[in-house]
Amino acid sequence: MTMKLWYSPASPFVRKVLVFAHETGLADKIALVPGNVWEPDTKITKDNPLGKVPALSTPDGVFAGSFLCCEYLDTLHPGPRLIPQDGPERWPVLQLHAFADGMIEATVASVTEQLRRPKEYVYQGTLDRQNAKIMRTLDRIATMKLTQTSNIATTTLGCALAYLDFRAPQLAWRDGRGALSQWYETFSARKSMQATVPHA
Ligand SMILES: N[C@@H](CCC(=O)N[C@@H](CS)C(=O)NCC(=O)O)C(=O)O
Repeated sequence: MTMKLWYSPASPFVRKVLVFAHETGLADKIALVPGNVWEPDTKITKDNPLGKVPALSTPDGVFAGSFLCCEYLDTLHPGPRLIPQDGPERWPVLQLHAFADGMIEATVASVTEQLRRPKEYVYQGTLDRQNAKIMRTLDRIATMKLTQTSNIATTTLGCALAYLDFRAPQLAWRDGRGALSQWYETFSARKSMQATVPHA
């Protein structure tokens, strides 16, 4: 079975799905379809009316949004679920995922404000608000127990921190967060992360 992933090279949400696909051994079942979400008549809207990437076209339908793409992929491999369906790890994993995913969302909002609006309309208040969300969430994550186990939370966190390095290095997220920084050094060396390094 071949699936098609609407793809934009610098999107952290696309990378999240790709890392997940590598971790579950499904990467070679996915063909990447480049799409520019900023083109007014982008073809992505044929599959995803929201006009966003990622969207995964499969024999079972098109799935829009990174979490749903990962949920679907998680049903296709024989290994342990990366999105725990039950057991004590389910809620902590989903909570960490939500924080990491929310950091990506805040970073994307800030990048969009800076790169997609005429300079005179960039509102510093929006940038400050998004940065505050990111910094608070980093501080919260730094208090959480992190493992190198591959799951939806750790793969998303890896992508979130990589995206901060890529688009918001001025936030210096490592400062005062030695354990999180060490966690990332190890996690980002995984094949799945190395194979999906973003490009501008
Ligand atoms: N919640 C969605 C967010 C996806 C998203 O925001 N994608 C960005 C690229 S990183 C996009 O397509 N933006 C275009 C737009 O907002 O119109 C997910 O998890 O996939």
